Amino acid sequence: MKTYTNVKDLGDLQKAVQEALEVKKNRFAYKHLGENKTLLMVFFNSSLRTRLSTQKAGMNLGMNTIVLDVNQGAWKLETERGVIMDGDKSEHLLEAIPVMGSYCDLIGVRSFAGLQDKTFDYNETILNQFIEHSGKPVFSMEAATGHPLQAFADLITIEEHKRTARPKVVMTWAPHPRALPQAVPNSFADFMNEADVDFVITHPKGYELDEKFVRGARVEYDQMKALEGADFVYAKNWSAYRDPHYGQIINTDRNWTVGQRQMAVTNNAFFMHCLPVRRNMIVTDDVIESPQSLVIPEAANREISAQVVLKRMLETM
Ligand code: AN0
Ligand code: CP
Repeated sequence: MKTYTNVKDLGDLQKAVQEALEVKKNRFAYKHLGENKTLLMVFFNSSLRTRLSTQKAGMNLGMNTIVLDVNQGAWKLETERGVIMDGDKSEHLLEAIPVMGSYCDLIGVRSFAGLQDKTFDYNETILNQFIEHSGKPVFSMEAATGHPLQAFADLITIEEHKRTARPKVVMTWAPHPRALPQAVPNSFADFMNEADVDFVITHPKGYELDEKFVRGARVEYDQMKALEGADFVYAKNWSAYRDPHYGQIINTDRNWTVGQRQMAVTNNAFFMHCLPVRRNMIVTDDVIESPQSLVIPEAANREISAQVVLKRMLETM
């Protein structure tokens, strides 16, 4: 595997899940693969889970890890070509990337959507510059339009907990005080569309996601109707994708917060969220603390999804 930016990079998804379950049973069985190999993780944005789980996955594989927080201690980086650099940015990404590439064997990149320029974000301008100029295999640790390590961990979690062969999985928008990217819901939709599940998306009007990820999945604007009989409820906030409101908050309706009222119409559904989550905005305390909440095992599976991706990259080096 040379890049990991979306579900397609995993090939046969069922096989990838099986591999993940194998890795989970014996996570130190592949320690030889990473010997004398260096993983570089570059963060343009904050992280708790991605940082820890990916580093742990690398350690399970015997790798050494270097972490760079671009906004804390590194030079400020210009990302657009052609700019006269007379401002506060001391270095251009086009030099920084090959330099970073020279110190490692694999690069993970976290670079959220800026939510200002839809074309810049949806062209994955920063991630693609890493792919083009680093000379090393690159994987997304949440880039502008996707978070495939999260969605892979989500799928593993669903596989482990499903009670029927083809569970109903409902992704619901929920309110949030800050504008968030569409990366997590995009990737979750992308994965669910490839998985053997009955997938439904629910959100207020105006929150339609890019059709490239929705791929004709059922969209139901009535949240309660969408949730009827659900086996898994996947909550997430995102900002508007469609013009002219790209990157904006256009609804703050707390009736969409996932609480007992919503969970009551489901098939005793499991609750999922990628974390970090704002309680009583996205989900009520009682739902996230209930026995049906999978948020902790879901986060734990981030180590496994990262390990499968790193393992496959090491295997093809
Ligand atoms: C980020 C997002 O919604 O993309 C990261 C989630 C993994 N969340 C926040 O910034 C709160
Ligand atoms: N879910 C997730 O990616 O969490 P972090 O932003 O803490 O890495």
